[in-house]
Amino acid sequence: MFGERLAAAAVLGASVVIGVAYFFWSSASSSEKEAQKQPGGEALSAAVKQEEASEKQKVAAVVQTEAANKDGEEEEEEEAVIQSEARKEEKEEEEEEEEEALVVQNEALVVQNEALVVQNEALVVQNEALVVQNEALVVQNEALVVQNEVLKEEEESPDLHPEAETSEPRPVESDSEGSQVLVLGLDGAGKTSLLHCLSTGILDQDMKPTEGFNAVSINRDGLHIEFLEIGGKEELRQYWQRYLSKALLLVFVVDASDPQRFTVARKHLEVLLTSRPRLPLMVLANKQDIPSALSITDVHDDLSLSEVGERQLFLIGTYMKKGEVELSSGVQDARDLIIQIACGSK
Ligand SMILES: Nc1nc2c(ncn2[C@@H]2O[C@H](COP(=O)(O)OP(=O)(O)OP(=O)(O)O)[C@@H](O)[C@H]2O)c(=O)[nH]1
Ligand SMILES: [Mg+2]
Repeated sequence: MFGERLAAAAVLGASVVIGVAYFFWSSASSSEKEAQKQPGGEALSAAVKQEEASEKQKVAAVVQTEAANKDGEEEEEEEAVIQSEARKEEKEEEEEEEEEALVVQNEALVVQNEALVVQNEALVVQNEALVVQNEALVVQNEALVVQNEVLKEEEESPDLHPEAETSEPRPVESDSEGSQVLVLGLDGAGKTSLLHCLSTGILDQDMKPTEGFNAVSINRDGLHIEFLEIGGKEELRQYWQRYLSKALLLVFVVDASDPQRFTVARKHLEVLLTSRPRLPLMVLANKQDIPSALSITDVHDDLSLSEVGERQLFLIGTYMKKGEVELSSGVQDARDLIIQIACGSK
């Protein structure tokens, strides 16, 4: 009984020792020695040892836990740093890739822009070509309109002869019934300019080539005179003869400053005169304002005007200049003569 009490006391003592050992477990060995010194010390010593071992284990567990915690924190920190760096690298890579993509996109846009500029230039050229083509079509259309009018007139007029289109026209039987002043001559001779001067008294603009007809009426001193110009371009000359039958006078205009074309002009004139043997003829040696222009004597010779047969012939040197307020004396003479001839025919 005493032994048990002693053992209980020993246990109690040991508990105290263990409590101390919790904080100062390193001094356990001395407690052990002390326990061994007491009676029943071996059992006490075993219990103490067991308790100490248990405490050691606990402490070791605590230490281990703390170490584990510490290791875990460090690992987490390291992991966080690694992850942060990885994210940073990833972000940098992404930014670089984005930058490269933008550069590529930009270059593509530059190329696309250049292509559009080229395309635009091509469209401008194409457009210009279409404008030119359109103008050509307009001219072609006008020529067709003229041709159409000629054909219509031919159908309506019984005195027009289809044979007149051949190179050897048949002379017209009568030449006394005309009412028009027919104005002919090679292109650029000055026919339209003359008619403009006669109708307005002034040449205030450059004339465009006549693509077909140019009909002008002049009323003067109660007299109504109709002028008809037919364009002098090569393709229009075939129509000249068709209007001879209606003419009371043929005004044939030549560019006196361009004698190289006299041969052609003379051939056409000869054909015309053959068709109307007594039709009055007025030849205007135009562009006398140009220093190199031939005189009327030279024009007379070059056009073989001595061979025009028995008809009234007038040869006048003329010129028309843009902006001059008065008609040149030659044009005035021509105008007065035309009025006289027109009066005489009434
Ligand atoms: N220097 C000068 N130029 C003239 C004269 N008469 C006409 N011209 C010019 O010559 C060019 C042709 O004149 P137009 O009157 O159109 O000639 P056209 O005979 O009617 O020609 P087509 O209609 O093509 O048959 C125009 O530029 C006129 O300004 C002139 O007396 N002197
Ligand atoms: Mg003309």
